[in-house]
Amino acid sequence: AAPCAAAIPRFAVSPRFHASTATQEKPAAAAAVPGGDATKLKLRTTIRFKIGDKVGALTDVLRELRQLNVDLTRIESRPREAGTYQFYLDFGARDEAQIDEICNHMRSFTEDLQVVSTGDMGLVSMQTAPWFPRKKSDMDTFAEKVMEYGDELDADHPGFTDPVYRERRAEITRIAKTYKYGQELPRIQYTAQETATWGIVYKKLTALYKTHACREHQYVLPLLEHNCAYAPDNIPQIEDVSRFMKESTGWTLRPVMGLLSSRDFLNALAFRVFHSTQYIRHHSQPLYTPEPDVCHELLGHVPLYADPDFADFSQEIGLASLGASDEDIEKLATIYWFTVEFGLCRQGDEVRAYGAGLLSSFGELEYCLSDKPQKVPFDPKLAATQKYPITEYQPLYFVAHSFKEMKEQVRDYAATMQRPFAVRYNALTESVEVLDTK
Ligand code: HBI
Ligand code: NLE
Ligand code: FE
Repeated sequence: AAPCAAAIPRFAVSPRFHASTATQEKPAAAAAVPGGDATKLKLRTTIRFKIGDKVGALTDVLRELRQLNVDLTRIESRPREAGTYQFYLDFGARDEAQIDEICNHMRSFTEDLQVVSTGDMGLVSMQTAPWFPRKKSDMDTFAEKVMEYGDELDADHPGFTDPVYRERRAEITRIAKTYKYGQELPRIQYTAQETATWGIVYKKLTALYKTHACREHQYVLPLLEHNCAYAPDNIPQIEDVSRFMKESTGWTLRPVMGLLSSRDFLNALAFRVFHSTQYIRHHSQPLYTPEPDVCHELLGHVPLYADPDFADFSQEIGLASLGASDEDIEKLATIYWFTVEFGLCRQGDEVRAYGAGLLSSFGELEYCLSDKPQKVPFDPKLAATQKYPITEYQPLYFVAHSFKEMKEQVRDYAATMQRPFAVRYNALTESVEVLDTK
């Protein structure tokens, strides 16, 4: 392998990346607009508007912007309902008055124009932004940083007091600790007792899915039974499951020893990588555990990651988390909690569960659709700061309309977060590109 490694610069950084880091010290505005009065531009503004679909519609908008002398730094379009396009546009402005002037003028020939965010340009430079992984192998550094048994877990958790169980978990997590990107995922020989615990969970849950799980989950589970040996008497191996996910949506699994920090865990989602535990819950309490375990990952998370819209939605949270401030990480983690972990969604006349924490707990799955908990429509801004307990059933759930709409909502929310750069995932190189003139 040595000559090959020398010949192929596997970890070389692209020229674009060098260029982009070289400009990091300067405020983005200074380099952004050739010919414009760039040095005087202080406010970075993102606006959003719709225009009807007709030939030349965008040209008309651009001509007006030219007349107003607007320095554009980004323009992005997204098809919306039939015949309408939504545009996102970033520009630099001198002050609030100029932003108002531009928006007021543009309202006369666009629909539904809103200011998504304004902020100081170059206030936080790339250099002061927290570190984040740029390529998949960067995640090899996460393994050292797990918190053994989530810090906030109650000491009466059965796993704490059973030495045989603790030793078995230590054995399984030692294997995850040395895993490196690119290797085959470790296969675990599960004991009869572990398989029996899985069997109880599996049978109880599958009986409830017909009436309680969202249709995406119901669609994928039989495929997993057929392709990945999901069965009441067999705990599937994450290597087989990860291959299936890769073919469906490009997501893959990585083994993990236990809870990662929110930042590390969310950052991995940007690469379509999901960290999966391989140990199983304690046999004395099969129907609810506050921690992730192999039942939670394989029955709760995996089926949804085979759905294309959910797959996109989840990556959206991950991309927003790259280099985000600690406060924004906290908010994104909370949005993750109320969607990926404990989300409900409307399907026809019914409400169904799509959150993995619900789909892996017989107890909470039954409870969440009863009339005991409170249910409110999903709104990322509200969900971001909502308080929640982690070791008991949730008192409040957010109900989404569809994964597609959730994806847009979270994108819009992410656009309001202050970050002096944009990121884009390159699926061919499996790496993140940083665009520093947002
Ligand atoms: N770590 N391994 C692992 N699995 C999770 O589901 C997980 C995590 N760390 C944090 C976390 N979940 C969430 O509570 C959010 O903070 C993202
Ligand atoms: N409560 C879930 C279960 O029992 O499967 C696990 C939630 C992990 C966040
Ligand atoms: Fe989870």
